[in-house]
Amino acid sequence: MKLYVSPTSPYARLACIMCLEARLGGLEIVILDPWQNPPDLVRHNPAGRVPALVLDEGDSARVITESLLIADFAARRSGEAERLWFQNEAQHELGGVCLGIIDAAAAIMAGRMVTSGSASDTAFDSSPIAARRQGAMRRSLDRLEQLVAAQADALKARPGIAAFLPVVVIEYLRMRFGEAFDSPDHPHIAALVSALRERPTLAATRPLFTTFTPIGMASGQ
Ligand SMILES: N[C@@H](CCC(=O)N[C@@H](CS)C(=O)NCC(=O)O)C(=O)O
Repeated sequence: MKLYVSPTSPYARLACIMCLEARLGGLEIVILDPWQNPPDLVRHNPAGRVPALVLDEGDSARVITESLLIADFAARRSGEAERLWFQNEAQHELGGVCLGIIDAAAAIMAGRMVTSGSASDTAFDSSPIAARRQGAMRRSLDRLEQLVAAQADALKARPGIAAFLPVVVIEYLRMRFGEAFDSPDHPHIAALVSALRERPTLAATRPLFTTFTPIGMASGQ
């Protein structure tokens, strides 16, 4: 099995974390830049995006694209779906808020690429559409703080996708926007991130994720 990821994509990181947590046998992580249209990626995923999980070798290989579908596949294959997948409605709500933040941040990054060709040129960030996304991110982070506060113990005790997503969100925002979205009003999010960020599957996939060292996870981690 091959999982195509990029060094920075939060979608790819989520898929990667879930595949590693699921301990999928024979998993190879391929790190590339989707914006360069690598032929292997485009052959497997017509959208030319990461993540893409190629299940077998050969021309008829099944390919799963879209981070949540890969995460779902990994959870089902793991034999630990109850831990790895969303465990209740509150966790589904939390997941939706996190994915909304990721989509908003990714939209700003796409805007930077379209207007200047560079992910680090921030001129686009002062446009009205970027301001709309930034507003969505700030409101969503406030909501996320409430959701994490209400279920912090459960998220830390049995970490699955709902616990990993806030870490993916916060570390992506820090990489792309520095401290712009940090807030002293979000202590529960900060505590969850601190509690989980050294977990092997999260530490091994932190952006910029340019090399991958296979991890051996002790049971119960
Ligand atoms: N909805 C997709 C989004 C995937 C996505 O946008 N990936 C970006 C990296 S963050 C990508 O590969 N972009 C290259 C492109 O759009 O051509 C998912 O959840 O997997």
